[in-house]
Amino acid sequence: MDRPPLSLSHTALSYRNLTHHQLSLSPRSIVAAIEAATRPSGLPSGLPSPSAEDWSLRTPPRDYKKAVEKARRKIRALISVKQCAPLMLRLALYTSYICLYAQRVWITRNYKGLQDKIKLVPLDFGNRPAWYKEKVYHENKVPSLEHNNEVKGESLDLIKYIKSNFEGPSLLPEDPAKREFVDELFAYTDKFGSGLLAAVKGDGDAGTPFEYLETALRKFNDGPFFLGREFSQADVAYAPFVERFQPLLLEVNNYDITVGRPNLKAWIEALDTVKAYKQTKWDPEELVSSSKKRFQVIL
Ligand SMILES: N[C@@H](CCC(=O)N[C@@H](CS)C(=O)NCC(=O)O)C(=O)O
Repeated sequence: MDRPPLSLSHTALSYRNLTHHQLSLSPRSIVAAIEAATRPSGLPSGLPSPSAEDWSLRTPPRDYKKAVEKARRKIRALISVKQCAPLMLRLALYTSYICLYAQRVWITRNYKGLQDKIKLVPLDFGNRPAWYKEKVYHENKVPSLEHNNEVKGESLDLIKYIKSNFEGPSLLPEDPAKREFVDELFAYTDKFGSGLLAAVKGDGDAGTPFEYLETALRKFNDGPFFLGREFSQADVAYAPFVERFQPLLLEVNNYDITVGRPNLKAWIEALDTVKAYKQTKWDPEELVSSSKKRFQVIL
């Protein structure tokens, strides 16, 4: 039976840490998780995702407790009658839709088809709730992923973690030369980001980071992505940066990053054919206005 691995000890079925649990799991999501684990594959879930209100409940109402009790009985019955494997319910990606680092992990989760398994818990970035720092991720940053009773952060690590710990299409080919190249590209991301930030603030030249991408995109030239035909972790790492800085540089510096860079232009166009990425994209105008505030760009 292809059930996910499971631990009952750390689910919403325990009241020991109820505040935290109720923030991350609504009764409805528990039932949805049970259904997902027992539903024959291919059938859609009849239940919607938990609403924003579900996440923000702080006091357990009586019907919440009742629903949890019911879910508990249902899980016990399913485990004994159907002999299904225990079900891991604590699987959440804490995110902020505007955050480019979180977007990397969101794309990875979509690409691997884990939408039903890894639930998004969106946080208001400017107003993160106290429980997030206290109970979930002490670094108080997004993204973070809660899985198997542990919370992990750092977007590039999370891309690798999801790749290694979940099913779904791989974002990393076996070819050692390609793997080495992905490592190289990962290692450059910080320098790339700081170079772009300096450029929008007028302290640097945006050409250098984008020349790096243009050259990198030439290495495997049987397709538009960094590794050629296949979309990979390397594309995931850079796409959210370029999505933000392309319109920002155009508006703030009047600088078109695609001029004289045909590979970069083709890459940006190709990204739009990747559904897992497209689902995470923002309206460019909104991105420019929020990035200007965030990066404190003064025109
Ligand atoms: N290196 C981290 C960076 C994460 C990060 O800086 N996230 C921002 C939001 S885009 C954040 O949570 N900042 C909160 C803070 O620094 O207090 C990663 O790659 O995940």
